[in-house]
Amino acid sequence: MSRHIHWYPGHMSKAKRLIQENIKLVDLIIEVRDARAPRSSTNPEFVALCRNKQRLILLNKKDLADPSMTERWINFFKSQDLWVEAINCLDMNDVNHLRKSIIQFAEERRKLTYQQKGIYKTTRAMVVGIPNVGKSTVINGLAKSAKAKVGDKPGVTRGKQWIRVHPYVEFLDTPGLLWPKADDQTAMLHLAYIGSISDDVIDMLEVAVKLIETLRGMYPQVIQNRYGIEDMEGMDGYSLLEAICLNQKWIRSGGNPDVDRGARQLLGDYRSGRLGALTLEAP
Ligand SMILES: Nc1nc2c(ncn2[C@@H]2O[C@H](COP(=O)(O)OP(=O)(O)OP(=O)(O)O)[C@@H](O)[C@H]2O)c(=O)[nH]1
Ligand SMILES: [Mg+2]
Repeated sequence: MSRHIHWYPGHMSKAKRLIQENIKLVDLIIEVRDARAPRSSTNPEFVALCRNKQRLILLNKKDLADPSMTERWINFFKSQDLWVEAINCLDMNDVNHLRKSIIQFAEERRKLTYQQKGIYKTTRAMVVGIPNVGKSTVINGLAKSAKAKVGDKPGVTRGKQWIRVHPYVEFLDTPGLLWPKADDQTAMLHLAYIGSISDDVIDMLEVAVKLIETLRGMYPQVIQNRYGIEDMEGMDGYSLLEAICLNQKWIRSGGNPDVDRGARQLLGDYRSGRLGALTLEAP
């Protein structure tokens, strides 16, 4: 991405402080990632922040990801002895399943602390993750009501909020945290595709052109099916975007393709799953 991007705005340093200050209070860290980009949608700092704590990796938005790839990612994490679950947190069946495994964890801990110290303890879980992966939505699903603020753009959660999801399980929602150094361009692009980097700081046209190229490489039929492009031979990402615009009648006065509108539409189509359930990364 050519334009300068402020990867670490003030509210992110605040997010980091919030996580650091509360880490000692929690027994479980739930790291939410986007199932479409399980490698890019993490923050290497989480692992350092989470040391000595039980961690659950939650691959969220699995409805938007390629099921066979999600399966591969689950096996990959399990092979490293990590606790991992994949969910669509808008689906109550998935959320109830997750609820059960967290409550089971809390109950085992409760028994253990009673045996060891003669007291019953509430399990506190902190939900961390990069922006827009669905942290607040997961908590709301578990709490069975809308208690944490949600939005379809990054940076919605700002302050601190404990939410009780069970008589002895409490959750802390945290604001999305991106990493300070953005030296991995592929990862940055994947984060832009999935909407974890604010559209205000990306060049949408450039990102959409890259997305077309990525999709053409991984899922060529998608561009053909959705936008009716028959022959993509020899076309680069930008000419494909122009062809898509012409096919879809996204045209400026004068008859030229409206590539800015095309870029917005394409990114919106990918993010919402209208292009299909497409994973960007293999383990
Ligand atoms: N399709 C789908 N959409 C989801 C899922 N989970 C969350 N979303 C949507 O993703 C968007 C972001 O959700 P939030 O819960 O606000 O994400 P967040 O991680 O709390 O974001 P910040 O607080 O900004 O860091 C919302 O539009 C949700 O409806 C899911 O499992 N599937
Ligand atoms: Mg949030």
